[in-house]
Amino acid sequence: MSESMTTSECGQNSPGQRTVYSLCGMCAVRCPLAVTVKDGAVAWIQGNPNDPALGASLCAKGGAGQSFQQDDERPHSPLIRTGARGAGQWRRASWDEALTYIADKVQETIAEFGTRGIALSDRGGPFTDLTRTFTQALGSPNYVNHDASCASNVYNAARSLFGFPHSRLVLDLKRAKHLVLYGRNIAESLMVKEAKSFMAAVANGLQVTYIDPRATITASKASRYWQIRPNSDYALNLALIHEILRLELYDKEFVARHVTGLEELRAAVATTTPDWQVEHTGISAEAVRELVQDIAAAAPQVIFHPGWMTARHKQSFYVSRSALILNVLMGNLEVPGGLLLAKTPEQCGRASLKRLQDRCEKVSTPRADGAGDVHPSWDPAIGVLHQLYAAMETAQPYGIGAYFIYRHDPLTAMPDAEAIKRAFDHLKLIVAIDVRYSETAWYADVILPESTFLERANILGQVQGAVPSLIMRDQAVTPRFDSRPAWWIFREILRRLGRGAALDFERIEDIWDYQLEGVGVTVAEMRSQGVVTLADAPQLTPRDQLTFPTPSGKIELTSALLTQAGLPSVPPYSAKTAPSGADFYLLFGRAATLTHGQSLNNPLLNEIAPAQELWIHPDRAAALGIADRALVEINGGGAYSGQLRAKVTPWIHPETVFMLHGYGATVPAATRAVGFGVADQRLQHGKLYEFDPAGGGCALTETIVHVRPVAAAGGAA
Ligand SMILES: Nc1nc2c(c(=O)[nH]1)N[C@H]1C(S)=C(S)[C@@H](COP(=O)(O)OP(=O)(O)OC[C@H]3O[C@@H](n4cnc5c(=O)[nH]c(N)nc54)[C@H](O)[C@@H]3O)O[C@H]1N2
Ligand SMILES: Nc1nc2c(c(=O)[nH]1)N[C@H]1C(S)=C(S)[C@@H](COP(=O)(O)OP(=O)(O)OC[C@H]3O[C@@H](n4cnc5c(=O)[nH]c(N)nc54)[C@H](O)[C@@H]3O)O[C@H]1N2
Ligand code: SF4
Ligand SMILES: [Mo]
Repeated sequence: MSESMTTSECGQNSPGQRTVYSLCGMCAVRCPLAVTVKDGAVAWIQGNPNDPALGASLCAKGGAGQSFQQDDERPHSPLIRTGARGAGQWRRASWDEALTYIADKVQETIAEFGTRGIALSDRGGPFTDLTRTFTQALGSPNYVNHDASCASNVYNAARSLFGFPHSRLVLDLKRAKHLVLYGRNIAESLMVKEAKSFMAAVANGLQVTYIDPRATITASKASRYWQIRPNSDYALNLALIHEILRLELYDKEFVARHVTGLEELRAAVATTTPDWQVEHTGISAEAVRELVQDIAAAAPQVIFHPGWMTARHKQSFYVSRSALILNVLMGNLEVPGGLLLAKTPEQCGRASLKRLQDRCEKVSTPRADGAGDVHPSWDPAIGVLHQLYAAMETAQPYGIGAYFIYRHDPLTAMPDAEAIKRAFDHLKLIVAIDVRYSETAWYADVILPESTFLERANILGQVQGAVPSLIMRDQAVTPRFDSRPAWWIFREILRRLGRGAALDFERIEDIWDYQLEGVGVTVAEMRSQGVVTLADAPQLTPRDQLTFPTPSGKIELTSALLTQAGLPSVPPYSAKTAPSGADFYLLFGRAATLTHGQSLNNPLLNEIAPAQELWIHPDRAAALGIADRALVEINGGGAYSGQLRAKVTPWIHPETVFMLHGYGATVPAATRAVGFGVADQRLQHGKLYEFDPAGGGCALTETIVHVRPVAAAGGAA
């Protein structure tokens, strides 16, 4: 991350030069940007200094934004498929032709399946009012975000406990004394603001316990590192809870006032002692007892991060849930140095952005994925993507005919591309709205090129935080190709279907004016700052006034929602078997300079992309005859396999191998990425419909792969 010039040093006032406030689009974190535009071209990109937590900092990917905008290897106009799906045969089309083609297929879908036969998935975040409005205006309940393979277990675990998702919990790292991370690789899997406050806090003495089968860069910043057995964190947490309750180290006043189900929790952890967990996690009982003493000494300035990558197996909902319970026992909610509750503008005496969704009728049809209905513990606000795919495949509970995919690449983001394609083959229409040739776009019927983030404006976004804020992405430069912004694309489709009322705005400024009605902020103010905060400083709710939107109004250790779903609130730990011989769990993660599958074709990021290596423990490597740097073959039990170099290291647990995600692209038009490395998601063979029943999240980290050395001739380093 680079600190750089202030906006005025950018030369805002020089002739031919201006600053446009935008949001980085190189990953879904969307850091605020100040873009210097000179003579109609992007001259400089940096963080927006009006966001004090970010300052001018960006990560390497953000810094490569200009290179992305300048890259020709992206769709230049709408494209309509002419050959078989995925064959890569396209004809260029005008916008009118492509949109009319789409509208006709949607009409066919409605005739056969009704409006509920239309679905849309996207990448979540602060702009989903647009995609939700589009789906709702079409009369469909089937808006789904990407979370089934990201955070849905964490999200729904928080919902089962507090009544709200984990995104309402703000980690007050700067004032915390002890942070416990379960594979949350803050230093590499970046959110720039969080990484900056983490580094500042570590420099100020924050104690960090980092738990991961693999030692990451974040582990190198920690005061304690545990190489835990993969997928076993729940056993550790049950032992921590056992010990905290046994020693009465929890915040009794907070728990008595705000929590239900303590006695049920006590019963559930009666036998999960530090000694009990040793065989499951590989962590010594003494070490667990030591951590309990450390956190008790630091409480309530202790934070247990509910994780992301811990939340990727069939019991991972309960990893997150138990980590959140540990926070509750520490009594760290609404305490400086603990978990602050994000405030709505209304809680700060202000108004929220006016919703576009309120311009169309509510849809009461049940969702195809069963979220919130057949599955009460899955929040219908985000849905569960693989169950939408199951509906495509089985036409149960009803058939799906048309699928819009916006800013989302499920063939990279979800396991087992071949299984997904089988589900897609039941569709009449697949529309991908993307800025690149993604794996999914290449398999679509129509590709609609959105203008890149530097070439377009978005609807305004509202960001939750200790202080709520509004964010703007304004257009910095003119699009280089025949692309359009999303708001225009969705409006035009709706208009062609006679459903245009909800998005009947001529210009983005008209949408902004509508959104800002009653907020007390003008478009001019948004334009002059990019980020507008809606309160001066975080206001903590007095602890005796805390209420929670659960059925009981309290934090539910025994959850009414889970009970309704027929699921336990604190189930016993299900023991994991240790893979042996040539078998390993496959773990995966990120490089600091790459975003999922979308960066490897970026001219600059491709140049600095790290080699994709297979981390493997020396004992297991020796048994298989694999030397450091030797070429190995990895296979997930399906038709797909790949070869990469071994990184033989004790910093990975013997039961697992690890590789970076985002490699192994297949789209020939992305010439820098195609064939570069191995696709972990394609090794996750047979995993599309394996998930945690409580949270809906995919069981990605239960994938078993087989590893073998490649014969010496091909394997010479
Ligand atoms: N095997 C495996 N699977 C995983 C993961 C893993 O590590 N391993 N990670 C998981 C996680 S945490 C997540 S969040 C998901 C991420 O999965 P996705 O959300 O699919 O990934 P992204 O890379 O954010 O981008 C999705 C698509 O958005 C496009 N895009 C980028 N900017 C724009 C834009 O401005 N407009 C439009 N219209 N499109 C744009 C990109 O080109 C890309 O095709 O994958 C999950 N799946
Ligand atoms: N550079 C970069 N930054 C990103 C992204 C990106 O694509 N690139 N994506 C963003 C997104 S969408 C997300 S969701 C976040 C993800 O953020 P993280 O979840 O922090 O990131 P990952 O690198 O996917 O995984 C972190 C670690 O989880 C460990 N792990 C796997 N299984 C277990 C287990 O059973 N227990 C424990 N304790 N650890 C385990 C892995 O070994 C890995 O080191 O990153 C965000 N930031
Ligand atoms: S984390 Fe990096 S790539 Fe993502 S939005 Fe921020 S600067 Fe851009
Ligand atoms: Mo994610």
